[in-house]
Amino acid sequence: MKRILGPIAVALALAACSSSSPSTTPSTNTPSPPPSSANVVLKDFAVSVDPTTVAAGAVTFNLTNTGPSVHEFVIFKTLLAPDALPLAKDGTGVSEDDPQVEHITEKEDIKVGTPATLDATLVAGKYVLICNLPGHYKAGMHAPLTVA
Ligand SMILES: [Cu+2]
Repeated sequence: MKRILGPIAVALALAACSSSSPSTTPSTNTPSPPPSSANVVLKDFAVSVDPTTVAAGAVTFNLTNTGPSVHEFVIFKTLLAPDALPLAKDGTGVSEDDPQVEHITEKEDIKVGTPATLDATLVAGKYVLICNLPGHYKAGMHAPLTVA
């Protein structure tokens, strides 16, 4: 058996090598780098972000609140699902001190019709964007963001 496995492994390795060697990499697949800014829309009660992937480094969030309520914008780095963040003891929002989430930065008091911006320096990973005003997170104000 062992005398057979050796040659087979070599043959497989050679096959894998030769099948990947036809150079398809140059121009057929040119992924443009992710952007360094994203547009975020906050409303009662949802958060949307476009695009959903941005480049690691300095990121600018352009924030628009379409209301009717005042909202805020909070960035957490976390591996948890957007709707599964740990809640504060009083249940009104996400526990920003919980070790399962890393509070990166936030912009408070974003008024309807008054665009705001938030600059953040983000390392690659998974993030969740929320509004943490009482009740707003549980009402649906959360969205995932990937930093690549
Ligand atoms: Cu809100």
